[in-house]
Amino acid sequence: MSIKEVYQAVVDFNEDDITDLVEKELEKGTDIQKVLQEGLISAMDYVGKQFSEGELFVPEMLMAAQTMKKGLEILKPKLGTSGGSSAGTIIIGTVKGDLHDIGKNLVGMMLEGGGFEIVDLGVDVEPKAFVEAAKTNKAKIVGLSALLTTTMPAMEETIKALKEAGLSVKTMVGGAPVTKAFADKIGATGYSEDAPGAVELARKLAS
Ligand code: B1M
Repeated sequence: MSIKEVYQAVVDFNEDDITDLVEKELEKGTDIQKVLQEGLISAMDYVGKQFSEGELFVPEMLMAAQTMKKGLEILKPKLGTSGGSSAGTIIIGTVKGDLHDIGKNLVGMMLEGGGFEIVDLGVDVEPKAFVEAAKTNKAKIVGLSALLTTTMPAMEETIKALKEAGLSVKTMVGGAPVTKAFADKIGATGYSEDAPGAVELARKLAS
């Protein structure tokens, strides 16, 4: 039994065994970040590369993604063990037109683990839904995720809508095609390349 089996279960879309494998890895005392990074995330990176090279197709990618999500569900309660009072509320969602949610979910889980209250609006979220949720929940931060170059403009639209609504909320953006330069260009308060970085950033923005 090793972390390699967790990795392989995602690559093989082995939804039946992933829960067991992740649980066993944690029982063995393997560090949760190691299970996350070396088991689940690296496997998804590999699947992504296979897809880019034409070795895998969308349905297979989806099955791998579902397997990864099942594994993440086991890690979720353990990522959220910081306790204490909330560091503030963060609205999080994948922007309009975009259905990718694995990275966003991961960021949400890590932020929860970092002590924030998370309101997750899901995927394909309209700018006005972010505005409403930020108002209703008196959010400190709105976090936007995008995985497609074609949905990056929806980030700018959302930030514009938040500003037009007169909200003083901070914004953070991320996702594979998003860069610091793009974040600056669209007026986001912050950018993070990955989930651990998102926690650090949120702490800075919330303080
Ligand atoms: Co899609 N897809 N996909 N896909 N998919 C990509 C993104 C792609 C790069 C694959 C490729 O061509 N190599 C490509 C985008 C090309 C581009 O625009 N540049 C692509 C495409 C083209 C598409 C479709 C158009 C395919 C089609 O139908 N022809 C379609 C679009 C559907 C839509 O959204 N409207 C599509 C569909 C799908 C599936 C549904 C099959 C599935 C998504 C399942 C799901 O999410 N529930 C899927 C998947 C799984 C992928 C890949 C393989 C993996 C994405 C992923 O989950 N990565 C992806 C290729 C790749 O990235 N290697 C690909 C793992 C995840 C942990 O990483 O999301 O990057 P990531 O998140 C990271 C960071 O980016 C960051 O932290 C996370 C953790 O460290 N981060 C943030 C993310 N959000 C953040 C927010 C923050 C801060 C950091 O602050 C708020």
